[in-house]
Amino acid sequence: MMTAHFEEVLKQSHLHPKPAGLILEYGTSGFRTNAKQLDHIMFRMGLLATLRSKKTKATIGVMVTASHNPEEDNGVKLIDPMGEMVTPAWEGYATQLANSEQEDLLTALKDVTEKEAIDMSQEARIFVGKDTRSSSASLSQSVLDGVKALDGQSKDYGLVTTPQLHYMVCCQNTQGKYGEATMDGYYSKLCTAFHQLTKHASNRTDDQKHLCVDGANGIGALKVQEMESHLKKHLQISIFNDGSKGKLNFQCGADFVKVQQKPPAGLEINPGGRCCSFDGDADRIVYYYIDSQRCFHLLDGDKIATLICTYLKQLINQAGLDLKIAVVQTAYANGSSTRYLEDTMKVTVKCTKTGVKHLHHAALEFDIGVYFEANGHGTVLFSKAAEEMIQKLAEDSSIKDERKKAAILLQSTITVINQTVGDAISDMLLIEAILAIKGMTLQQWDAIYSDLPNRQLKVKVSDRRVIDTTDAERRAVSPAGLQDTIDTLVKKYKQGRSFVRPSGTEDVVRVYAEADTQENADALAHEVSLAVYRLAGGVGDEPKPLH
Ligand code: NG1
Ligand code: ZN
Repeated sequence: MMTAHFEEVLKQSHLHPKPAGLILEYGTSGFRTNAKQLDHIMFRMGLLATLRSKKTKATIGVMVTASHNPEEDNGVKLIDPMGEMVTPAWEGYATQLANSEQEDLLTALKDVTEKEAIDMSQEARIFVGKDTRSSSASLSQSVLDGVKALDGQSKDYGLVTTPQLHYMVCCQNTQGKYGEATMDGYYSKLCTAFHQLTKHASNRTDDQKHLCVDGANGIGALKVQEMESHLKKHLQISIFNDGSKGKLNFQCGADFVKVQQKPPAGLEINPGGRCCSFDGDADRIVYYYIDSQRCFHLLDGDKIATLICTYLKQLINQAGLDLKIAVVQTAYANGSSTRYLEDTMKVTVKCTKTGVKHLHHAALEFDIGVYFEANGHGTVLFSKAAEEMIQKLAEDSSIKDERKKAAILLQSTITVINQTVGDAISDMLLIEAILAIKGMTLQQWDAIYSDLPNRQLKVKVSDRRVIDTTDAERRAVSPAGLQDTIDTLVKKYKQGRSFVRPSGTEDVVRVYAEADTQENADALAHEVSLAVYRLAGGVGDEPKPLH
């Protein structure tokens, strides 16, 4: 089956050679490493996306970004027809293709086409997007080269946020039912819904309309600026870290704010003012404020999930709809959030492994599945049946008042949400709308429950795969003795909880700990880090205490 296509691939692949011996894995968020090592990966992902498109007979997306990671890094992720992540089997093909030495590439490609019985004469269509990293332009060109080498059609969306590209793919494959696959289509869908929602908020003052956004010096800043004309002053955004001078994700952005538990550099923060940070590709968002004592308060993914869940539950009740709402979290969710959701709100909480594909998948099981990682990546999924019930009720002329209003609000809520993936812009509009409708301040939102003090650390080890976990990554089964040590340490601290897992995106082991006080959370995190260092082959200096 050495067709003309494959000859072209062979020719082109020499322009994107693989450094011999380099091994990379398609991890939780695709390939991610220093940009210098990625050219061949991009070309090959262009090839693989084309095969995936032929197989699914649908448009496939390829996004070039390394999200919250440093500017020097880059990465690539494939997007399946409905805007979701590719299936595990294709993640496996991605790894195989990426690691084939130059002379084995055609065999690896042939292997995929045979295993998947791909009809090579089938047309293929690929949407490509990129973030603002300096390496992204040439890397996304390599993706386009890969698509062309297999005779696929491509559409280059250029600079877009990751969730915008997911949206485009979904729009294209639903023949416009999800929205129009253009930037204008995206902004008008979301902003129209936002206006519909905020119409129901009485007497919003200019203060309440004002929001400070930290764009992480990345694509999100550009896109918020682009959206401004659509918002028509219903939301007044001051953008900081817009990329005009600062470095991407450096001392700013959602990951920095969440992990460091402090405001980003480059943002003027006034007591009580609403602030939020996006990450480098705008699929994560966290909120925060400083109080009159200039004390910092973070509203992370768990607080966001709780706010959205409270709002939706109330509307469902008002609308008199019998719909089951659940929240999906990971082990990183603050223990207080889980307790509040289960004990006070009486909603089902499900814990999955880290990585949005796991959360997304679990959320699909419910009528309404709210999923958020503590780091601020998340969205809400409505089942088709739930959407239809809401739609029917909103259009039912026989119902009135409260019920009618709730149904209409629910309908606009569905529209403002990007259901394909976590989306900082869409989440921001949803949160702003909820706060406006409820007439709620960040302080009031923050007071729903109090976070347990917590700490996240990283430990370098020679091979992080020696750590194997179970129970949604909450327990380590190897190396021997590690979990027992963690259990003993946890018992020493009031409200202690800790777990370790190998990162899927960085060459480190992550340690998470929470306890009754910040000192205790820090001490527990440190002690567990030491245990990882000693029992799992730590490299470099031994972890030092935080205080
Ligand atoms: P890893 O590096 O596997 O911990 C991080 C985040 C994930 C997810 C991915 C993808 C934490 C603790 N981990 O994964 O939740 O967002 O990046 O970007 O926040
Ligand atoms: Zn991201």
